[in-house]
Amino acid sequence: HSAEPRVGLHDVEGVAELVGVASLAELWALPLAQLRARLADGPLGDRVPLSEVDLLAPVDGRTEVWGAGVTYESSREARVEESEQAATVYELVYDAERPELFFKSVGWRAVGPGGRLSIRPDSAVDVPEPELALVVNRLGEIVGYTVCNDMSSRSIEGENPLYLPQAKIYFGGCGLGPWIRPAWEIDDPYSLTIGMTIHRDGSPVWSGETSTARLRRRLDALVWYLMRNDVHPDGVVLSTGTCLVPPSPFTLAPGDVVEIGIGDVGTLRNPIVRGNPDD
Ligand code: DO4
Ligand code: MG
Repeated sequence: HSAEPRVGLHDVEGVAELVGVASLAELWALPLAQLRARLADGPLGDRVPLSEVDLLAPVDGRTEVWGAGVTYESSREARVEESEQAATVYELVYDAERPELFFKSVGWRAVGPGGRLSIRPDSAVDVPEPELALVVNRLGEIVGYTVCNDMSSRSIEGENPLYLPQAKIYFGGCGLGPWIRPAWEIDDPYSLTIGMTIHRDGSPVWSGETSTARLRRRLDALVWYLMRNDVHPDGVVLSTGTCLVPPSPFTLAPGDVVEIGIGDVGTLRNPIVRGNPDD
């Protein structure tokens, strides 16, 4: 174990430090082909077993995390149901050419695998949102995939869509990890299984499974809108929207453990608390 965060490479033989790479942003400055060569060529430090490594959220502190919304029919239906007065807002955006994109978190506030995610104390109905997240370099190329838990307050968002930032942006509201799977190792990002299980008192209390085949948008179109007239010099993470919403009256409770698995990308597990996750 080392106190200093390091950038490492994980393969069948274990985890090795990428020598000479001080931050992920250095990798996200490279065009995709050069990134691939850099990871293939090393140099690498000594391998250690994964069990000896503390995984952090795979994002640099100042890199932004964004979210896309209402990209699956299941998300559209859930939002229409929870907000009677604003239902058309969600119906319109589902069919519109321009997607819903929203700022979710700065990298330093994202929580990694095993870290505590939080329910806001001023919220009555809360759900995890299991999402495929894109890791995008500064040139706007998709260089990898990770798992995002876009924690959301359904009661706050349902009261008024203008409350969306409060429903979604708070300390303990964004889970990322367990690592980044390089884009070239994923054959088809449109056929990945997404599964989520919520454990309570040691037993599953809700679980569901679906596929990115049901995504209504093209991934590169989401990235195109995100990069349009904007710059992300340290790269950016774009979560592509939820496809599983535990139906009402389900709500998360402190002590729950949320497990999200996406195809060959990885599995992200986080315990849930209410309020400040550092307390
Ligand atoms: O429209 C609100 C947010 C939608 C969202 O986060 C999702 O569909 O995943
Ligand atoms: Mg979401």
